[in-house]
Amino acid sequence: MVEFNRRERLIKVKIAYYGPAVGGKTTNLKVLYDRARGGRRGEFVSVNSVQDRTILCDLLPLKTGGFLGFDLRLQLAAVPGQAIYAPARRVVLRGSDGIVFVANSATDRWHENIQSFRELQGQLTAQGLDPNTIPMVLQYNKRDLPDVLEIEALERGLNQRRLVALAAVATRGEGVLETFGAILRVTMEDLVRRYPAIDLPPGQTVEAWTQQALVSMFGASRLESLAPDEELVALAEETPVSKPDEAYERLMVRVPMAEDLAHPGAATDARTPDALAESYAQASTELGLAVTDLREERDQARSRLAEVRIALELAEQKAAEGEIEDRAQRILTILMRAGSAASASLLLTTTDPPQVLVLPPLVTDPLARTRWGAYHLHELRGLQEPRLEEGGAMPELAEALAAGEPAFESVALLPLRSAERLLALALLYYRPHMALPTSDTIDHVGFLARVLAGPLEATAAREATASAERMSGLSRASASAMASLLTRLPAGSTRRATISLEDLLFPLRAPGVTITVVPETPSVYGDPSLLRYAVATLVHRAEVTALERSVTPVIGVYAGLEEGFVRIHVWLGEGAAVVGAPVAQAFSADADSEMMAVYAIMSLHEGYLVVPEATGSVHFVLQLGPATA
Ligand SMILES: Nc1nc2c(ncn2[C@@H]2O[C@H](COP(=O)(O)OP(=O)(O)OP(=O)(O)O)[C@@H](O)[C@H]2O)c(=O)[nH]1
Ligand SMILES: [Mg+2]
Repeated sequence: MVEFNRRERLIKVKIAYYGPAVGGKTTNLKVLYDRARGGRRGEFVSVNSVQDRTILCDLLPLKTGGFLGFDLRLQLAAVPGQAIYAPARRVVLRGSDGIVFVANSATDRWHENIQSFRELQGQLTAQGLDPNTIPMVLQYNKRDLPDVLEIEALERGLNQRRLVALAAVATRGEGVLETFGAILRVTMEDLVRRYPAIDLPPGQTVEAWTQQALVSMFGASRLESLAPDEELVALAEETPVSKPDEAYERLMVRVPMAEDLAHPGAATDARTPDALAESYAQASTELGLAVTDLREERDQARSRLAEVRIALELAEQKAAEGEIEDRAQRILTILMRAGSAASASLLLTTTDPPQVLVLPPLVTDPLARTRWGAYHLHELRGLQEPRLEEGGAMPELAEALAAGEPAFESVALLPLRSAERLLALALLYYRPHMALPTSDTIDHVGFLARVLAGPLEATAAREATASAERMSGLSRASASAMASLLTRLPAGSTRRATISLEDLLFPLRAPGVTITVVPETPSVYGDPSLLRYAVATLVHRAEVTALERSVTPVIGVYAGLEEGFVRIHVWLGEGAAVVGAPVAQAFSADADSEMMAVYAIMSLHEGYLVVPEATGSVHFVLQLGPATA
């Protein structure tokens, strides 16, 4: 019976492997376990006799992402085929959403196949399920044996319903994944039909979804070669883990006994051995499932610990070691992985106006580029606690996020705060139908964000000092005074040195300013601080223009050898919408003097300044001669 768990964002679907003893049910599950990707499979629990006959059940949990923000958890369970374990078969079959009937192709097993198939139909009916409609596929296994029944004979005997039937040699892995793919597909078709809550991404078919799910779980939709023979993990071999009381609570298994089910007043001898066996089987199966859940929690705790460790390492690195963008990118990468998001960006609120840094391959922030999104982010600047906003519950958000390429649907917002203020807001984006983080995960990434606020604070402080120095250097002499001074300087009276373009330009690096120097660009000869002042003036001019246009400045500085000259391009790129009110800032009265100063500096260096001709375009070019060796 399909199960929705909204808190853990899970849809649980159960698929039972049924069939006669020694038919190959356990082998099917073992092959699937061996071939599933590490992150997609849980622990394989198999309770066997010493002769390797299943005496209770085999359980294999598989996970795939999937529907409307929910993960899909598949619980594969194989029944014990031997006749005496009928009570355990009843238990394992209970609540199945789909069934694989594994038949033994050996000629001398014909009757066991028929008997098992009839028993299955009887049990389904007894459990209130219709054997003629429940999703089912047939597997004719052991096709490699010398004496096997013809497929047609098996079909006549077992396949009145004209179900999908697949030939298999499970020990070699042949037909195993195909069988699983077939049952997954028919089960999902049934669930999509019956439950409106289970829905595929728009435009996707169940068939396409199944292929994609198989690839995500196994890296392929069919298996190539023989399965390696690995040990199964038995329940008894597990090392005991110390569990908090809460875990004991979760492990409590309550099994209805025969007397609970019997009519009031019925004699207690209703406890037949069969009913007792069934109760024990059920208790054990539930314990098996509980162990699987506990293991999953343990694995998750381990990976969270590892993430905290990485975050702390970054927090302990000296601030001087990374530029702010570099740090922000590392912080974002950690948060994106921990939150299993598709993309991430960071809204830096330490700068005025706030800047948006995106993690490649994103080029702009999906929210900040829309009017509603920019305003929404502005509102969120007081956010104290991490929060998940789902497109499904917020139409404006859904609309803003669906507009971009790629389209997203939901966003997790994580404040990075120091003691006094919000330093940044990390934004984790989720695509439509991706599994969304649970509230536990949000708490965890929220905690990581708090740890990571430390390094951001330190870096931001350092950047602020550096840019303040830059600004005070500029304002010491007003631009007009500087321009008039420069125009009156005789040529050759300035300090001269050979300077590489890297040394000249890299000190101008700042958030939003990307500096590229083509390798092997020749050095120039001149006054380094005057030349740097000229470039900084052009960058500043581009910044002011961006603010006038209410976009976050995205400025490129590019230097390279062109037509025998060293050219430095400074231009304003496409910026994201600025968060907050547009800044109406006209060019300062000094603006033209600033440009005059740049002209003057260039003429002192026998160079040129090219200003944009088209109104609206911001692209300056400084041209200098290469230094002669
Ligand atoms: N030759 C051959 N042997 C197979 C094949 N599949 C499984 N076997 C073998 O058959 C034996 C029984 O396989 P299991 O997978 O344990 O069978 P089961 O259906 O789980 O049996 P029960 O647990 O008793 O119900 C094992 O020795 C397998 O190695 C096959 O395709 N060909
Ligand atoms: Mg078995």
